[in-house]
Amino acid sequence: MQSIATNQTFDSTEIDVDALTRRLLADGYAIAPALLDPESIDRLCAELDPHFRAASFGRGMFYGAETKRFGAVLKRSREAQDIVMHPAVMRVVESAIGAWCQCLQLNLTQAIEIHPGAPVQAPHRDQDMWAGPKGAMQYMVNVMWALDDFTGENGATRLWPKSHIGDPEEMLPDEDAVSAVMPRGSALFFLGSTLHSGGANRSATPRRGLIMSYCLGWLKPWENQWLAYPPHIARSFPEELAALVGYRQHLPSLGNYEGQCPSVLLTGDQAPDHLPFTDALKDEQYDLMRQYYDGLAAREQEAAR
Ligand SMILES: O=C(O)CCC(=O)C(=O)O
Ligand SMILES: [Fe+2]
Repeated sequence: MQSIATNQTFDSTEIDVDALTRRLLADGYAIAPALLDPESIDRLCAELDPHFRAASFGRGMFYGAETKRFGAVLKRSREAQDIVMHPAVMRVVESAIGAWCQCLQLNLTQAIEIHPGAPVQAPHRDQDMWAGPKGAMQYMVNVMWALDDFTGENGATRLWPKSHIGDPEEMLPDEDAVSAVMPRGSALFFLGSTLHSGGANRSATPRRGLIMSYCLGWLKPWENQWLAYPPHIARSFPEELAALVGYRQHLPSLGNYEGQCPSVLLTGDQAPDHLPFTDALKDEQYDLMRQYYDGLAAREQEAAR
């Protein structure tokens, strides 16, 4: 298996958002090498370490019996709360898929530790979790953060370049896959439509990675964000982060609580009751209603003459 030719030169602290987005949309994936500064990746790994130790191995052919996983990462790591909002990452995701929704949401966070001896994961497209038509739009972007150096031997994520184009069901030969070889602290971006899988770990040590995935705000997220971060936990989040995990309405009014923005649950002593249902519509919906009422008024005036 060949590895990705990394002529992808991005500065370690800042990335060229436009170039990375172009590459993501052209190839189905793109790597920002060593995007996290060393202190940040160290803090993240230290906070996640006890959880990796405590996590259970998976069950079933997809999750794999030699692979440990855990979710709800934002309640386990303060550093992850900053990383999930990484401004350059958010700009890439927004430019790649933002046009298909009014606001984005977090689809999942998932820490994945592939142990020595684990076989390759079966190739799949993450977008197949949703039943909508495929090909007309992009539903999600995954960001896989390398918590260890990802190598061809230790289970670096495998990707099939350009597999996001063409037949969305097509399976491709293993020989065509590339391994996302990248140093610890790098970010691998890939689309929900890109065929990919975890690699086999033929090394002597586990491979740790952290997926943060973002999807269109009108989809059902893979990980139930309101249960992962119920109001008593989301209260401690910065407002923007609370919004990203679902304490915000996707216009018009999608995800409301009692006809209001669900962020009403993040303040005060108890859940408010009998609140006024309050419009949260798109501009074009207000325009249509205005036109309707203007027309109605005009006809009434006409009739009164
Ligand atoms: O661990 C990896 O590299 C990828 C895992 C993956 O694609 C998945 O579990 O959906
Ligand atoms: Fe996947």
